[in-house]
Formats: sequence, C-alpha cells, structure tokens
Amino acid sequence: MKRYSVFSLFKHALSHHENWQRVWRNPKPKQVYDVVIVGGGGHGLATAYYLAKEHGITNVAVVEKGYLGGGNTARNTTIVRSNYLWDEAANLYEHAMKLWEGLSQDLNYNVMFSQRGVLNLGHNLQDMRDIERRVNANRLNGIDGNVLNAAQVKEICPLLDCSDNARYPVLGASWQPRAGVARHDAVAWGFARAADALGVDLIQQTEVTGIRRHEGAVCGVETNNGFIAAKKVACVASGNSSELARMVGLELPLESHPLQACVSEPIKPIIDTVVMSNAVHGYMSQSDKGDLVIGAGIDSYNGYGQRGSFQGIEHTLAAICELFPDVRRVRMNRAWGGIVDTTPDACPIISKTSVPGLYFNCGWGTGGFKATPGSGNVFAHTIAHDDPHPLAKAFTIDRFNSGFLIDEHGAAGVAH
Ligand code: FAD
Ligand code: PYC
Repeated sequence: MKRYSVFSLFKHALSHHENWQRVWRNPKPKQVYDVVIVGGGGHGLATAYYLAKEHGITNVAVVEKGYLGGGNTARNTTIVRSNYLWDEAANLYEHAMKLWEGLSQDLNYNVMFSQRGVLNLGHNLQDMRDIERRVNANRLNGIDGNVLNAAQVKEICPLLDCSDNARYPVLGASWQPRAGVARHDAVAWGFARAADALGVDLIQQTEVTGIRRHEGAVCGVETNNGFIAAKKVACVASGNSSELARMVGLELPLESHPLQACVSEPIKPIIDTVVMSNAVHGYMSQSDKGDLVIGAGIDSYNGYGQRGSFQGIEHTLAAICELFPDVRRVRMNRAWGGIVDTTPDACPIISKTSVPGLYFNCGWGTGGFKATPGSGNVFAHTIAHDDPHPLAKAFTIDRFNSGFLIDEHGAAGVAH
C-alpha cells in the first residue's frame, strides 16, 4: 500500500482537498455477487474484509445507504473492553480484543487503539459483589481484570470524587488495563481500504429496499439503484435490522432505541483513562483533541430518530458533574444520538436464518463498537461455511426459542 512522505503530507495540507487520490474505488455494482453485505458500518466492512482475507471470497459488495461508517460507527464513544460475565460473551469480546491488539498492523492503518484502561465503578455493596464475581469470571477466562477499592480508583483517576460526600459514593471499581478506546472513523476507513484492496466493491448512497427470493432462497437485493443479484445476503444494519428482517417476513427479537452522547469544548488533558458508572448513567473519557467524551444510558422509548431526549442527556451531565466536580464549568459543544438494536439478553445475534442464504449480525445494542473486528471475523466464517463460527454458536437466533439466553445486562456498562 502507498506510504506518504512528510513532503507529500505538506503538499496535501495546502491542496484545498483537490486532486487527492481515492483511498478506495467507487465502483458501479456488478450484476451478481457471491455475497452482498447490507450495511457499511464497522461490522459490515470488517465482515467483507475477513471474507476476502480469510476465506478467499472476494466477489463481495458492501451496500450502504449513506456513507461508510456514518451510522452508529460514527456516533459511538469508542470504548473497547472484554470484561463480560458469561464465558460465551467473554470469549467473543476477548477474541475481538486480541484482534484489536494487532489491527493497525494488520490493516496497515492506524486505528489509534489506545489501551488506557477502563474503570467500571461500584457505588453500593451489591455493585461491588457483582464486580467481584465478574472479575473472577474474567480471570478464569484469561481476561485481565482487578477489583479496586476507592483509594486505588482515586490513584488511577485523581479527577474522580471518591469522597464520602458524594450522593453515590465510589466504593471501588473493576479495572481492565488492556481496555481502552480506538478512533471510530479510522476503524471504518481501515477496514474499507483493506477490503477494497482485496477486490470488495464498496457501494455507497444505495439503500436496500427489498430482499428478493427464488424458490424460498435469497437471490439478491432490491435497491434504489436497481436489483443486485447475490448468492448470499448478510445484513449488518444495527438499528435498522428489524426493517430488513421484515422484508422477508422475519421478526427479530430486537427493539430500536436512541442512545446519546455529547462532547465538550477541547481542554487540556485531565483524564487519561475511561470511567463508566452504570448506576448513575454516565461515562467519560477524553479524546486526543481534548474534548471530554460523555455518554448516557438508552432513552427508554423506541424510535428511529438519530437524537435523544433532553432529559436523558441532562440527567447524564448531572451525574458526570457529581462524579467529576472539577468539570462543572466546562462547556458542551454538541450532542447526538444513534439508534441501537437491543435484544432481551443484551447479547448480539450472529446467525443464519430460516431463509436459505440470508444471515443477520445485529443486536449489539449499546456495545458493538468494541466487537467490530471480532464480529466481522466470526460472521465471515459463518457466511463462508454456512455454519456458525465456534465462538458464534451461542449467539444464533435459536437461543430465543431454546431459552439459552446469555444475560449480559450487568456487563453492558450502559444502563438499559
Ligand atoms: P452501524 O455503524 O450503524 O452500521 C450499519 C449501517 O447500515 C449504517 O451505516 C446504515 O446506514 C446502514 N443501513 C441500514 N439500513 C440500510 C439499508 N436498508 N440499506 C443499506 N444500508 C443500510 N459500543 C461500544 O462498544 N463502545 C462504546 O463506547 C459505544 N458507545 C456508543 C455510543 C452511542 C451514542 C451509540 C449510539 C452507540 C454506542 N456503541 C458503543 C454501540 C456501537 O456504536 C454499535 O454497536 C456499533 O457501532 C454497531 O456497528 P455496526 O457496523 O453494526 O452498525
Ligand atoms: O459497551 O462499553 C460499552 C459502552 C460504552 C458506552 C457505550 N457502550
């Protein structure tokens, strides 16, 4: 892949964005593909990349109704961790974590993965018991984690009010040192560029409006730019997944909710880790630009508007001011929302369906960014083999019939 010198960087800085070389092609859709992936977010792009790289399936199109990485991938607060309670979920997220650790090298693209650690705070005795249980379970699965008391939390994050004066005093936290953040758009662009280089067609501004079948099996997608034939169709559309499923008469156990976040004006570095509190509905980190990145729990109503309620974000900012009194006078720059697809057990669906050739990867809800490489990796296997990847076996749609749910609400880190 092309590398740039300091001179060329300088030249481009003065070019007014003209004559820049495209980082990926802008192809016209072919008539037929082996696989059409619906949704050009991080997960869809990662799926395309691993289909091409690990399974040699390169006759693939990613069809995106907007621009690549413009959905929840663009709207998330980029927290990456693998400290889930149950073995099935912990192993899946840890698979993703291991891929994150080599991703910039693998894609030859800096995804700015920063392992600055994540604290999940405990504010009462039950929180602390849950934290101990989760950290013990993590360690049994070979996942790093420690239980900290309030003094140890204060040492890692001096900005946090760990005094007894707080309305919800900090009693301790779980601490995952290998957790952290990554740069969301770089993740989408890195996967897009690498998939394109392997021959995948990235087709933007094209909305899938129907899924066509022949004798029961999938044979392609209807789009606002015409029909595209495909042997397999894989839907990776987060908050819009139910809409796609309805196109073939499937009902998925999903609810779409707004989830919102906001950023402050940029300020000097004041916090070099990530702090999350499920109990008070707020979490905060600081971006490389200096903005404080703050997020809320889900808005409890269903909706497809990419914004949340004023009450929701106000409640979160009040909680953040209690946790970090020093930031009370920092001004907020902007707030936004995404549509998250929640399941009854707060775990994803990575699955074949009853329609031959149709696959769904959805239900990541409030926490799918951290899974991006792992999700694409196991989903590509599932599509290529028409059989779940061993790490995805527990996450098929069948679990909602069999009752083998994997309840990860406690580890979701964000209230819902
Ligand atoms: P998306 O990025 O949403 O991609 C799906 C794509 O499908 C979209 O680009 C959409 O335009 C496209 N699409 C939909 N319908 C169609 C159609 N009919 N035709 C063609 N294209 C279609 N997760 C974490 O792990 N850590 C966090 O810190 C975190 N913070 C979050 C904060 C907020 C405010 C929000 C909203 C979410 C957060 N998440 C977080 C969750 C995370 O963003 C998602 O789980 C993840 O980004 C989902 O990725 P995706 O690629 O599946 O979805
Ligand atoms: O899953 O860690 C997470 C998360 C943080 C913010 C939103 N989701």
